[in-house]
Amino acid sequence: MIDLYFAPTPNGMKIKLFLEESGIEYKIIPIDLKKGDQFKPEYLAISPNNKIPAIVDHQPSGGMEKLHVFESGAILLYLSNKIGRFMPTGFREREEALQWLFWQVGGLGPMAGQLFYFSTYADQKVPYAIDCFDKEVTRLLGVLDKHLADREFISSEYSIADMACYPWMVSYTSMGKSLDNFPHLKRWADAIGRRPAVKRAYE
Ligand SMILES: N[C@@H](CCC(=O)N[C@@H](CS)C(=O)NCC(=O)O)C(=O)O
Repeated sequence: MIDLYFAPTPNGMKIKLFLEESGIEYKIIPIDLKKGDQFKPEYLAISPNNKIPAIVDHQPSGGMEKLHVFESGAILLYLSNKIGRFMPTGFREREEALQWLFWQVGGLGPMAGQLFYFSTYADQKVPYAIDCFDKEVTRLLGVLDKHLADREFISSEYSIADMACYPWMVSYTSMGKSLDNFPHLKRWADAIGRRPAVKRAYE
């Protein structure tokens, strides 16, 4: 059983996608970010950086005591290693999936998060900030679009790299933006959106 400390944001959705795809039994523990649940000492004991997502695995392999994991990329890797799925096994293919996983957590996620914050959440609209993050997100989407031009998935099969990136497409379009200028990205995102587990995760 996995406890998922969750809010319905792209970072939270990555892990929900994985859990729905894998069939691992899990329980959602909602974290209300607006109320500040993420700063409560009992949550900080699990996720010291006061952000979602985090998980607690009550049955880690090897009969260890329950284990806490924070940071969405680390959680995806942990869960993938735990069940031996959603990561290509070939050396090059695995490296490819890892590169794009790190590209997402280090690039697309923070930049799209800032774009979402400045264009949607922030009380004060700062055109310079919106423009700056918009340009960088557009550049990053172009990079992934180009990569997807000759392949179905980010690596050789559907993997945690796809699961890490997909929720940011949902977030991007929820801002009223279109993927029409990124045809390969759009084809890939549409295909992932049709997966039954993805539909369940977003229900
Ligand atoms: N690098 C982190 C980012 C997580 C993150 O930014 N979480 C946001 C929601 S998407 C959050 O919990 N924000 C609450 C806060 O900053 O207080 C990850 O990939 O897990």
